[in-house]
Amino acid sequence: MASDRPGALPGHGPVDLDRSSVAALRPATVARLDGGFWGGRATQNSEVRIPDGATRLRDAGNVTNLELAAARKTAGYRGDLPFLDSDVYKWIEAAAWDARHGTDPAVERIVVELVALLGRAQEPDGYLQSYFQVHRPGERFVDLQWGHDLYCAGHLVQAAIARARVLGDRDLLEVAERFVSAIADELGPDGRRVGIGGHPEVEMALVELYRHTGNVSHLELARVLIDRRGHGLLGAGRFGSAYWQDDVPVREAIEARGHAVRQLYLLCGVVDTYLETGEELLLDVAERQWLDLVSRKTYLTGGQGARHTDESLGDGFELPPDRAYCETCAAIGSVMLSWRLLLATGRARYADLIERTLYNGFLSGASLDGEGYRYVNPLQVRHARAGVAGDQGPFFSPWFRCACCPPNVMRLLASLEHYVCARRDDGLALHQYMSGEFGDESFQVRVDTAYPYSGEVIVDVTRAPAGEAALALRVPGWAQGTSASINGEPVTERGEGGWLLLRRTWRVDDRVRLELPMHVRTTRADDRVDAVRGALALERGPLVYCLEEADNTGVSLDEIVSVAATEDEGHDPALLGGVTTIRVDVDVADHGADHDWWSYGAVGAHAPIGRRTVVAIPFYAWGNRTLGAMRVWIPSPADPKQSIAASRGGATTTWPDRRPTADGRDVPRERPEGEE
Ligand code: FUB
Ligand code: ZN
Repeated sequence: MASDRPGALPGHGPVDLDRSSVAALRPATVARLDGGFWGGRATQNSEVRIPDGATRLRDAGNVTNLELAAARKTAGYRGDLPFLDSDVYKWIEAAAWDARHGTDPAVERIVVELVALLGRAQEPDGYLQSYFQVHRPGERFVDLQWGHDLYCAGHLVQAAIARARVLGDRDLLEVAERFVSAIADELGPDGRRVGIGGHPEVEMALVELYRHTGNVSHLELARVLIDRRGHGLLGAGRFGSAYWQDDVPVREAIEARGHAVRQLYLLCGVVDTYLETGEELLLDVAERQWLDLVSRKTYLTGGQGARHTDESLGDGFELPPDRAYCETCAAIGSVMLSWRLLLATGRARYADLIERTLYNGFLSGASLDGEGYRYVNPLQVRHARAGVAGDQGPFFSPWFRCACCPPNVMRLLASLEHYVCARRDDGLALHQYMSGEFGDESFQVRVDTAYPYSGEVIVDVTRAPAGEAALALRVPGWAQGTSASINGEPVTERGEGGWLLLRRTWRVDDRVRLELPMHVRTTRADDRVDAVRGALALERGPLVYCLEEADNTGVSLDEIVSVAATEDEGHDPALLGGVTTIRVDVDVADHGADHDWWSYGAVGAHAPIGRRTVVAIPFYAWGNRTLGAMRVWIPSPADPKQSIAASRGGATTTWPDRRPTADGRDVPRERPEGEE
């Protein structure tokens, strides 16, 4: 198949585990998305999002702030947030990963100017944060709760590593290392003070800096910051010390809590530290907290964060669809965390969550035209609420006052190819199904697929290792009934622990064909999720579906009372960039004028009900036409096993289909009696 992206040189992405002695998997060093669902989005990221980001950063004042710092001015700071520099760093990081496929001269010119500007803005002792240099001089490292000094440093380090890995550029790395050394002087093991930052992020960046440079003091600084967290150093602040995970020592914390992005970024640093030190307790707490997240605090879309007030995860099973926060950055943090856990353990469940989050809770944060972003990603919107724009509204905006999400989307899309395939000691593990080329210097495969709409994945061996090697293919938790063949011969191996492990002497042009069953699934939430009890959702492959007003004018989505039947409607290449729709027969109440008076009535009384047909589209695609209502969860109090499966032969599933056992193995969920 012809490729639409120029080739990339082999090299490391955001995580390099070559030094780790405990990693179960290591990211592929050959990784290139091209064609297919994600290749198109990577190209759009390159051609639309990243160039547009440069303009937005200038218009929003982020660049001006750095210019003011470089001129040693102490007035005129644009915006009111202390972490505006971090948006610049995330954008530089995105541009660097994207440059694996060839630099865009216009973008590279802006980056080079920014790198020079950062060098000029940096204080002689290495400190660099325009907010404290321009707006609150004399207060650096003072407001560790909200100041984001360490958070900004973390993003600077990650941007610098990306440029060094892709372009061999050392200039930004030197700026970053100088800032890190200012942090070490202040807060390091032998620093002037004992403190931590209110927003974790620098920890994972420091571990990566150690991986990149071999300088063990960076790893030591990361470990010290982790050791200190959980002892109340930050105080209670506005939301209590759990908000910044400073209430329980990291090694004792088994509950995921507080601000969602802070929690997720912290755990990334914890797993990274495990991967380099081998301290098993760190992995253990990270896995326990991940389980707490997934079993009680994650939306069907993979979104995390139920509360608006403090952007926090909320209590277990507190998962309201309409008030869901589900910040796009939290989805990104979740993907980053699950990736690290996958690499640390090799457990397929982490790849399952990466997939769920990428296709749903993450992608809903990025508009189809490449020009808009969502900050919050609710699962239900009742009406257009055209007045609610910006970061708290459910509709796309080109940028926000607090624009953490847009450049975060850009950097994940630009580095996504690294999240597809991993190296095992004895071969490769393909854990996401995206078209492109993946592997290492001895074993490479070319993947072609129309996933997530088709379940057929073709894997062609393009470089074969000498002797026997393993090719592990992930079987998603929802994909019961998966089959595979090699060169047309059905494989006899059975999937185990979420992987189909094919061990052979491979030859170039060997072809593996994987068939994942794609049919409409109806899904219920745990009964304890009160907000959606008695409702069901539709899924197909890795996609969560929703009803959107734009496809269903004339039906009030609020008035649906039950689902009668579902049917896969096939693929419509002209709709929303190409989507498979689901036809849903529903019963709809006609409340007439009842809602003028009182929302409650006697048991048994109900409005007249009529049968209607509505159309469901993938959740990631909603909100790209006229603004209107949307819902993922559809009221349907009847038992779905009878009302859906019996009528059209669909299957019912819940998630996770794969349950981890006490000894850490993944086992398939047992089917409830009567389920087909
Ligand atoms: O504090 C920096 C970023 O801004 C957080 O990660 C987001 O939640 C937003 O509050
Ligand atoms: Zn964000």
